[in-house]
Parts: sequence; structure tokens; C-alpha cells
Amino acid sequence: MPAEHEHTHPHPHDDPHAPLHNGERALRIGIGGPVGSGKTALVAALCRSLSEDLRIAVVTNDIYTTEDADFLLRNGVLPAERIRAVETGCCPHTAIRDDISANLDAIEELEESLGPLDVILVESGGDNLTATFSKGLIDQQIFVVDVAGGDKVPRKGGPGVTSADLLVINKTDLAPLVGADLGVMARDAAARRGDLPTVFLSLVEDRTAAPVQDWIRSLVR
Ligand SMILES: Nc1nc2c(ncn2[C@@H]2O[C@H](COP(=O)(O)OP(=O)(O)OP(=O)(O)O)[C@@H](O)[C@H]2O)c(=O)[nH]1
Ligand SMILES: [Mg+2]
Repeated sequence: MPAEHEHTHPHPHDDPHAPLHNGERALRIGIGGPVGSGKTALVAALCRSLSEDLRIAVVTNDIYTTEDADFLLRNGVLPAERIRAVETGCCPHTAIRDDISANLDAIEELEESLGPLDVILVESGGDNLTATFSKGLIDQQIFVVDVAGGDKVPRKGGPGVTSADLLVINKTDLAPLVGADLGVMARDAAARRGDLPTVFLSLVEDRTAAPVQDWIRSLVR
């Protein structure tokens, strides 16, 4: 029996930074978009519909509060241990693009405490049309805009609208109230985005966010 100090063979499970077995890693999806467009409502809908058969966790980003995480907890969409809040204390886009360390720590903590996961949703703090995620933080990004600001939003472009892997145009139920033409939005989005997909959604009418859920499932498979 060797003395304790002679014990040399590595114990991979002792290393908190060790990759998951078989290189398995959750698909990381960033959800960004302007303030109030429905990012948290979308996260809540996805948690409800995806957690039936997938292992899900969520990281939220707020500037000064944990408002978004609190909303998800109040609505019971996931057990508390599956939700982490990052208080950025700075411009939301800084924490998802320039200094992503707090978000990476939150993801790592979730994976360590929960074991292997299928999908981690990272909600950015609400920003403007310029916010995008670092590819070092997420694998795919969803950009959520809403029709309430008028049908001009896709036409205005910006990196979120033009280059997100999925563009979600939310709150279609409000289109008649604000005189937004969804056909114009679809045409302008297609012109900006080429082959990248765009979906229309009303989270008031579709509490499962079906088109976004389908898109995520196609990536997990
Ligand atoms: N009418 C309507 N309201 C919606 C829809 N989706 C979200 N909302 C409402 O819009 C408001 C903002 O939704 P949130 O999900 O908090 O938006 P957010 O993008 O997370 O906001 P921030 O994190 O503050 O940027 C809430 O009052 C939602 O209930 C929708 O499809 N239709
Ligand atoms: Mg939110």
C-alpha cells in the first residue's frame, strides 16, 4: 500500500473543470433583444415545453436586479437549482460579448451541480438592436423583437436582426393595435437575413412557443 503522498494517478472527477464524460456538453443558446420584447416570457415558455423530455437550465442577466430569474421562479417553470442570475452591473451587451466570465462561471456551476444537461438558455439583459453574444459564450443565438415598436424594426437591421441564428418577431397579437403589417416585417426580415430563419410568435396565444421549440429540438437531435 503506497503512502498517501506517493498516490499519483489522476482522479478526473476531482477536477471541477474537467469536461463532461464523452465530451458531452449542453447546447448553449443565447436569447437577446430590445428591452421588453418578450425574452423572459420566451424562456418561460421554452422551459415549460422543453423540460418535459430535455435537461434544461437557465442563466439570466439583469443590470441591477434578479428580476428575470425571480419571474421564472415565481412562475415555477423550472426548479430553483436550474436557474442562475448574473447581475451584470454594466451595459447588458458587455456581459454577453466583452467580459463573459460571470456568464461562463454561471454555466459551469450549473453543469457541475446538475450533471449533464441538454440545453442551457442564456437570456441577455434587454438592450437595443446592436447586442450580440460572444461565440465563446453560446453556440446559437436567438434575437427577439416585437411588433409593438412598429413594423419598421426588421428594416432597421443591426447585427441582432441580420445575423442571429433565429429571429423571433413576438407579440403578433398586438399587430392590429399598433397598425403593424406582419407581411412587411416578413419581407424586410427576409431581405436582411437571406437564408437565416425568422418566426412569428405570440406568447399570449402560444404558451409553448412552438416554432422556437421546434427549432431548438432540431439542433439537439
Ligand atoms: N401582448 C403580448 N405581450 C407579451 C408577449 N410576450 C411577452 N409579453 C409581455 O411583454 C412584457 C415584457 O415581457 P418580458 O418577457 O419581460 O420581456 P423581456 O424581453 O424579458 O424584458 P427585459 O428582460 O426587461 O428586457 C411582459 O408584460 C409580457 O407579459 C406577447 O406575445 N404578446
Ligand atoms: Mg427579461
